[in-house]
Amino acid sequence: MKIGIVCYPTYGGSGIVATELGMELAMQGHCIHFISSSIPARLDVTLPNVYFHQVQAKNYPLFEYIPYGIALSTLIVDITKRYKLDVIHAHYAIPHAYHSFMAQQILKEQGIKLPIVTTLHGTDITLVGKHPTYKSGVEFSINKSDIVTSVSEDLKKVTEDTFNIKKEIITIPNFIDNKLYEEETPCIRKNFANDDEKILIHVSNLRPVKRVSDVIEIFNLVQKEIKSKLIIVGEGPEIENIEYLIEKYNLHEKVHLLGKVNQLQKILCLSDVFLLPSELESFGLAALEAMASSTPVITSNAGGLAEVNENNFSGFIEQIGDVQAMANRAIELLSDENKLNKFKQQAKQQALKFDKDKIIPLYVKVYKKVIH
Ligand code: GMT
Repeated sequence: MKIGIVCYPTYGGSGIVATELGMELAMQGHCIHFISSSIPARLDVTLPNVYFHQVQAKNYPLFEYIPYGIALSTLIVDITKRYKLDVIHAHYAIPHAYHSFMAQQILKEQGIKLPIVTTLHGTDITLVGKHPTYKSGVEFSINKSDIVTSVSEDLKKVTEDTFNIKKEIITIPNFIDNKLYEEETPCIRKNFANDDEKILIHVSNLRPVKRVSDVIEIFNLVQKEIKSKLIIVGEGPEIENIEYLIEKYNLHEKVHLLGKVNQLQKILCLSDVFLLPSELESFGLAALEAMASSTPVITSNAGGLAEVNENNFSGFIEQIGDVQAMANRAIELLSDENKLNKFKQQAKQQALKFDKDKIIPLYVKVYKKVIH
């Protein structure tokens, strides 16, 4: 198949899922055309069957805002005609599904059929999509997509409760390449902690919905009981709050702020517990990446997290904001070596349920259905 993938190039979960999906399909022999504003963060353009097309929105002194959407629709039209695309897969409804529909209509005028698959990722519904500024447009683009998928049952339900949805939404959970996290990686633990210390980790785009302040609060409670270090991976607007709390609790010697990290498995493999206390989380890809590295996760009960993290098996789930309960769970795991090892194995077992070999065929089925 010849598949166009429209996605964000940044480190957000939707762009990562789109990129990993496209690269995997390319390795299976499909021709994959990525359409984005710049090269997606994890995209390996040296792979066979992978093409990248940059949306180049032109500015003009009259414009207050650059008309990115017209440039995107036009590029989808051009790429579809040039490479004879069979289907376009829009990741994140805003504005990708909306402008894919416009491209579809332009092509229809020219007698060319381009089916649209839209994947809803989370904040395109829960935070941004339901805002009155975007709501009608998002509802329209969901209803006009030929097939709509959601990354969790919870997100599907929220979408149906929030909008007037006239079509079935298919849940296809996010996936992981487990083998990648099993390969021998140089885990240089001594760079981060002494032998008698445990390592807690948090990975995100450090946005307010991630409640990164809670991560510091949890760690502050844990480090009073357990010799430990905290690693924070990612960049984002909450960094100032994090630095304020590190100062407040005098944790400079115990918290490593790493910024963006490309080969995450090199850091995850040396971690003992992963913290994800989010306010909103449609799936929690970062938790799945941690579990694939045999790291148990302590998460909030937000959104679809309970579909990813099995409570008392791959980790623990506590109420959003209950930092004391999350700290207690971390101490429970980190103070009992047998229990920690059992949960590490169980976390890996849980990650195997979301292996790419189980999930990617579900997308292939969707493409085949929509094309034929
Ligand atoms: O807000 C983010 O964390 C980024 C966002 C995105 O779309 O780029 O992530 C969402 O999509 C991920 C991949 O499907 C999910 O794993 C995240 O749970 C989801 N984030 C939220 O719902 C807040």
